[in-house]
Amino acid sequence: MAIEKATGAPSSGTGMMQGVLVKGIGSFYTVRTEQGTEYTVRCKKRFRRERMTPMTGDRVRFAPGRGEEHGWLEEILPRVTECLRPPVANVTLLVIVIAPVPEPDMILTDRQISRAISQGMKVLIVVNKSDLDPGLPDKIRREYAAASIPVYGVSALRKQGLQELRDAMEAGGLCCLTGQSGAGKSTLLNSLLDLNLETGSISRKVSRGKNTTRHTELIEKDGLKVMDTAGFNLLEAENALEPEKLKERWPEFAAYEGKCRFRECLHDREPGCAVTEAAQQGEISEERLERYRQLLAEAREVWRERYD
Ligand SMILES: Nc1nc2c(ncn2[C@@H]2O[C@H](COP(=O)(O)OP(=O)(O)O)[C@@H](O)[C@H]2O)c(=O)[nH]1
Ligand SMILES: [Mg+2]
Ligand SMILES: [Zn+2]
Repeated sequence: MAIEKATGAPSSGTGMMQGVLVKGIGSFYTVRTEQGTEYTVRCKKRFRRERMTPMTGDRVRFAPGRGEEHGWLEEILPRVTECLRPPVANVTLLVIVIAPVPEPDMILTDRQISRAISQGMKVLIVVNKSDLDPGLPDKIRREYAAASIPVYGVSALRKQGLQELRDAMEAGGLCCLTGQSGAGKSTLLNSLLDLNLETGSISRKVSRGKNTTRHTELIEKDGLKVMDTAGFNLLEAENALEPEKLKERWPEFAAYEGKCRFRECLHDREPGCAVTEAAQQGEISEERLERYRQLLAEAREVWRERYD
């Protein structure tokens, strides 16, 4: 703390405030206090190097600047959850948006679910654009029923099915919207919160020749706390995941743990596997099990490369 004083920033105690980081652009961050007042703060390079990079959603302590001057970020409080892709902190409910178009990448969806569960987040799936394929929500619901992951069929464009989703999001705390580009995340937020975020078809026109870099922003409105994130279509493999631990992230396997012939069964293709049996009986989804096996094969590959 003595060093902090020498560099001109206030130390602990007097003048220090607390808030949530709602946006970061370059080295400038916007912090919002509980009263709803926003402050612009910066973060010293040394801070980033020695401690950690601030993320949207972080609860922080900061020294506000005087008048128009920016203040300084002083401390990041311990994170409840942490997600690197998208980089957000303290999310308690991950809202995964899929749609009939672009064609859903369910491996990507299960990767995200797996990571969210490992962080202790709750998860729900929104099947948007149900106006284009009214049968899709039920199909997805069947796949995720045994895992107890709720599925909401909505049409953001026609404002259908939104009330139930809104209730779940309000109960879920700090929500993060994620999913493939074009699935309708921004349209959904516009409909839920009566906002005017740029959506796919419009931004293409508006953004020609402009900087289209998107930043994650935490929006608080009408009782909802939501982060809209830039969409992405790829999520690389985790490199610190023990293959044996992956099965703990498939909630529907829990009921069958300890019932396989082999105690160490990974529910891959071992004989006498109770999970394989459950899928054949239709108690759990074969598609989900198949995707688990693909991700297990990938995790083994990454683990081998790392430790051989
Ligand atoms: N038919 C239909 N189109 C939608 C719906 N929601 C969004 N879209 C369209 O899908 C495109 C991508 O939406 P956008 O919100 O930008 O997706 P994002 O990349 O996930 O934020 C836009 O052209 C939207 O108008 C919906 O419920 N039904
Ligand atoms: Mg968007
Ligand atoms: Zn098994």
